[in-house]
Amino acid sequence: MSLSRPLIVLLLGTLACTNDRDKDELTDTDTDTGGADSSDTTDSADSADSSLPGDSGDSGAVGDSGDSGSAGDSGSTGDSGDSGDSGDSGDSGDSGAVACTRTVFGSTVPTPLAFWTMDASSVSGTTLADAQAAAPGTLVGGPSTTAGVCGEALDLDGVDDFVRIDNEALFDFSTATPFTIAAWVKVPGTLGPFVFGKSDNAVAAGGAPGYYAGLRDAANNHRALLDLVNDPGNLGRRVQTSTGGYVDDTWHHLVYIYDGSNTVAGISFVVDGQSVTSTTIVNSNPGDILNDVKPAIGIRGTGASDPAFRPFQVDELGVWGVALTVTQAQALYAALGGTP
Ligand SMILES: [Ca+2]
Ligand SMILES: [Ca+2]
Ligand SMILES: [Ca+2]
Repeated sequence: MSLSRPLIVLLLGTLACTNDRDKDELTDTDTDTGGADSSDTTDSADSADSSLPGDSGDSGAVGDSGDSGSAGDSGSTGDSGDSGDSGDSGDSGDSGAVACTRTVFGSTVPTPLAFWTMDASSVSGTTLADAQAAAPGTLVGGPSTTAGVCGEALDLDGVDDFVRIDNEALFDFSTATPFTIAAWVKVPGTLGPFVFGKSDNAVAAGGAPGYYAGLRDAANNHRALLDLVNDPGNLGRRVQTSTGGYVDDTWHHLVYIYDGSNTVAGISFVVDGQSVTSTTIVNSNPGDILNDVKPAIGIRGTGASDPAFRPFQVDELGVWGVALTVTQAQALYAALGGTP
């Protein structure tokens, strides 16, 4: 499917940071024992960490080079009104375009805490605007925009790219707090990315309280995973979808839902507009998952020594402070170009 474009808002962000973290829950074969698991063989990118702030790839990566997709304009042969090119605005003429709208928010879908369209028009320098104007992101490592499902998506290179969200307090969800994370993702290769994470390993014993949503690796059938984690002692509510295959270089709409019940049954998934069954990996009370770590898009969290950079594209990422119902998740999917 492809594009059409709505509107957005702008804001700012700031600095960069590097990390401490070790293991890779997305590639663990199963329960991980809270220990080392330093065997993140895939993460050769770690050495690039020091280059996070000023990656030369930054420039130009983000500018909206401008509506080049509106090829249809030239059709107005001899039209004296050409100067206006009023047809541009919607770009709806793109072949196969699916209408994307965000007007569902506040009506059929609750209003998100933050929503990053990833459209080129939402990027200014290294700032990624939040359409809710509450939590702008900072592009780190030079991610670029590319064709997405709705307008543009953000393309993360798997080397050092991620988005840091400085307003961490907005995403301070406890085990008693319902929340939802939803995004379109398109993942090439074999590695499962962290889509949105707020965790680190600043706490001794190799882990920290927090949560993250992502996709697992090939050995785990590229299932979707939501983890409320408190690593010392391997405590957590860690649940994955029963079916997988979501790393296949095509767009999938992932909705990770937690109802605030502090149970594994309280974690659920809606993928591509369909409710899917889930499987429990770890079921122990994490107690406290609150932290002061800045969340990130594309890595497990900004406090991680092993951020687990993965190449993928992400579009229309929203975070809610409520648990979306299946019906609401389906409405979101449809509003963002999915085919019900
Ligand atoms: Ca980069
Ligand atoms: Ca977009
Ligand atoms: Ca906090």
